[in-house]
Amino acid sequence: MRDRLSPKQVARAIGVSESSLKRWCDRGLIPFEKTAGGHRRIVMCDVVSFLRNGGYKVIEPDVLQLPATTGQTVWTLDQARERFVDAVIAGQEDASRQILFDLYLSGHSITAIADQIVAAGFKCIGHRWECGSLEVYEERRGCELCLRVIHELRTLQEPPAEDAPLAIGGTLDGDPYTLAVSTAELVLREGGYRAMSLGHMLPFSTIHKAIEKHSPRLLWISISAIREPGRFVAEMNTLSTAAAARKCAVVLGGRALRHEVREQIRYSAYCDNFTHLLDFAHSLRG
Ligand code: B12
Repeated sequence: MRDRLSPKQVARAIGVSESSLKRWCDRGLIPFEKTAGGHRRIVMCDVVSFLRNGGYKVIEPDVLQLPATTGQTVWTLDQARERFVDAVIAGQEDASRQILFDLYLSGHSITAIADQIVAAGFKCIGHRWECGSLEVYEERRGCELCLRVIHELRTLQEPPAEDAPLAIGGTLDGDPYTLAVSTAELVLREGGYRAMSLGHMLPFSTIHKAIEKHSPRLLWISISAIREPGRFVAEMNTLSTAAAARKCAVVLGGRALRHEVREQIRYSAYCDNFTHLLDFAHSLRG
């Protein structure tokens, strides 16, 4: 994706005149920088914010180096979810990307996309696998392509401020589920955090080291599978105590965290979904 664009390029991409675009820049509707020669240049993430807030369609996505046909369809979340599930199952990466990008460019939040399209869509995919109407490879391929698209979606987000609070997260040893971790990263970036996923299958000891080294404000752990419940409880409590000593909030989520397990462990917040995560993250920032 381009880094900086001229008003002419942005105008062409959304089908308006260059003079309108320059006027919007001068009125402060679109932030811009000036080159040494005095030309206006617009940072790509400011173009994205402008599109999201103004409801503009993208007429020529290639000018913004967005995938072809991106930004031209306005979806309802229900329509988008149905189409997303079909595209993911069929291994159609371009179509899956287009749906998520379209939703984001038309102003839907990452959090809504995460809960209502990605999580809800994969729930449906899991159900179809359970019923035997889907091959294992179709589900796995879907996960792989969705992960790639989520990483691409990150490039459209405004980068967090340098002094934004740090959040780190991942899954624990024995937990191979990667989608929720990467999705939580985008949600926390949307909440104004410098969110950094450490990936999946992390031993407790390495998370301790990461907390000591980076002093994050928030640690998120996605728990979809627990290898040894007894050991999990003991290690989770040690980790939470260490995090609390460093004023780091521990946020947990995931299908394996049943009530009986939660009762035995310490944490700052348990969230059912990414909307709850965003709300907690906001409350932590005051
Ligand atoms: C993809 C997938 C896999 C993939 C994951 C690959 C990958 N790279 O991630 C792999 C291949 C590993 C896999 C394996 C298995 N899977 Co599986 N899998 C799924 C599937 C389809 C999607 C999970 C997913 O990533 N969803 C997307 C994320 C974004 O959503 P989510 O996890 O639902 O998260 C939500 C909340 O939990 C919460 N959340 C989650 N994490 C966090 C973290 C924080 C901080 C917060 C705030 C919130 C939060 O937010 C989301 C809500 O919006 C589910 C179906 C389903 N219903 O979820 C089955 C499912 C979980 N799997 C299932 C099964 C049976 C298995 C296997 C046993 C299959 C097998 N025989 O091998 C193995 C077990 C592996 C293990 N070690 O545990 C069953 C579990 C049934 C049960 N009773 O527990 C399910 C429900 C499918 C089904 N309908 O039967 N699976």
